[in-house]
Amino acid sequence: MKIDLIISAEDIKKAKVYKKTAVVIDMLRATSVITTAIANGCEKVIPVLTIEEALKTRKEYDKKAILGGERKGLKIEGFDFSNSPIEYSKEVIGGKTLIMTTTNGTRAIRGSEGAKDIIIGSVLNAEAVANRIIELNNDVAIVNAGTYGEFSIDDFICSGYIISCVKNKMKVELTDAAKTAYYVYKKNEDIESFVKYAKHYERIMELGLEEDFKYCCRKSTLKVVPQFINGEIL
Ligand code: 3SL
Ligand code: MG
Repeated sequence: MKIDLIISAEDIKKAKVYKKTAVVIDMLRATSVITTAIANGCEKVIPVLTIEEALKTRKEYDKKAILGGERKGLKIEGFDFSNSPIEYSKEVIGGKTLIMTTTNGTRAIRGSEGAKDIIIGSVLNAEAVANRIIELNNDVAIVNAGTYGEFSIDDFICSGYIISCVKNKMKVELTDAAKTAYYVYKKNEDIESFVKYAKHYERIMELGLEEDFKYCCRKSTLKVVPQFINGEIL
């Protein structure tokens, strides 16, 4: 099995994900939201690219669906929830459909279409994601959402953590990008401390989201591996 890494949603090329297992990561915060929502009984998440598409999807598809997401890290006007994973408790999301749009995360998920399987990764479910990668037994493209089209330390270190979980269980071939993520993680296994170097960390702190930040850095506390199939994450 070969593992490659794509550094941002902007850098996804169809040929790089084609026929592979794509693992999409936006640990701050979209894929942490999706993982939490599914773990808390959310029936499905529909990731969309624009606010208009989100409103239209709710109108045409499920009037009871919850609208969630962000622009510039803030809740979108008229939406039910923001992009804070701790908002998506069992009480609010259990049995519901979540229609979601975020700046980088949902773009990375949709951009990975063409992969054989698309799974959602975060620090929260890293061990479970590693097990699923091994089960699927295909080459892997770890797709970092990145921040505004650029490389982001948070997603990179999360990728290194997932790679490390896979490497603990089987022999894998890593591209240079994947190898770098792995070694950066091995030298910095305290993810919470290392992510503080990320530019996006500054934004998260500016918004007073320290609790979100700490939550998103919790290692392998959730067992679910959300999968994106035909426009829906189940
Ligand atoms: O871009 C995204 O998808 C978000 O996760 C960014 S934020 O953490 O909500 O600002
Ligand atoms: Mg992010």
